[in-house]
Amino acid sequence: MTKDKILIIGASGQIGTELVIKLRSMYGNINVIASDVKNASDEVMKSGPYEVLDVMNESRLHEVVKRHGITQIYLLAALLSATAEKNMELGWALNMRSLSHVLDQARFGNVKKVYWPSSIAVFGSTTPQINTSQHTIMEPNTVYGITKQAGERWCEYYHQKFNIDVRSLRYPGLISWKTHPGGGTTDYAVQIFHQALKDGEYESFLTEDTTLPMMYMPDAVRATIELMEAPSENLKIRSSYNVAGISFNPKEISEAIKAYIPKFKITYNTDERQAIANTWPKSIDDSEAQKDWGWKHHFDLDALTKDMLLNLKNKYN
Ligand code: AKB
Repeated sequence: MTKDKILIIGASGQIGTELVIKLRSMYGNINVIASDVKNASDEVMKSGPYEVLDVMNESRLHEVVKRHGITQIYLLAALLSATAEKNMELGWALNMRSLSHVLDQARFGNVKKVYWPSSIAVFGSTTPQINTSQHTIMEPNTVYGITKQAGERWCEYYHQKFNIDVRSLRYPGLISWKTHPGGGTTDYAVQIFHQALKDGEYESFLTEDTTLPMMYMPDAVRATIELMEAPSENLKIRSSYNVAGISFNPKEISEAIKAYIPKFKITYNTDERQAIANTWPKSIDDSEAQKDWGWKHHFDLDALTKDMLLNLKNKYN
């Protein structure tokens, strides 16, 4: 049996940093090739192969895929919601072209499986916001959301027309301590922990009652791997699966932090990210993911708060 060779594109990012390490522990260090336009964490750089790769450069992508005999690609490079609003052209170009380059490695080459992340940003202001279902109105109001919706349609199209085994999750906001998120609307839920430990206070750019769906990174990594390991015939959705973790707002997370740091203070001063958050769901119905591949989140707000504070304290010390 030939061994899978996995390429992670975007290995220095919030998800890539943790997914590379997990996949190396499962598939063997030399079988998981990390890549990005910039160096990844020391842990990633030292534990296995690394390629400098700009996914916009299709011939370089093809060369890396061929040289390593890649059979699976995880495409994690993207411009997130807040950054894409500031640079529409780059947001559209990077998020769409990277996907088409990767899907074509599967269509015309030896890549057998592709993972591509979608987001709760595929939904928009006309979507019902409570317990948002898998199949509902999707009229995204952001550049990022439009790229995610278009990407979902491409994934399903490549699966139906070319039988490409492409799999995807609609991530909620992701909370992690190893790497900062970059340029998203849900970033406050990571920044708040750093500020709580450093300054004992945080100024939120979202109002106290802006509830959004969120997930702790260990759950997100597990969801990604469980989806990728699931038997292909079980997966009925080839656009992207809803996955739920927990939902909370800035006030609720600040209360959870106060249970460990009683003097912690939160203030509010909204910016342009509020308008983005207002168009997104407050909670997600992930019954299709539960039914098709057994998804269930583990971390609730208190468990993630405790774990974040513990790990960040160690990091700062
Ligand atoms: C963002 O805030 O842009 C991302 C996302 C929800 O996809 N974290």
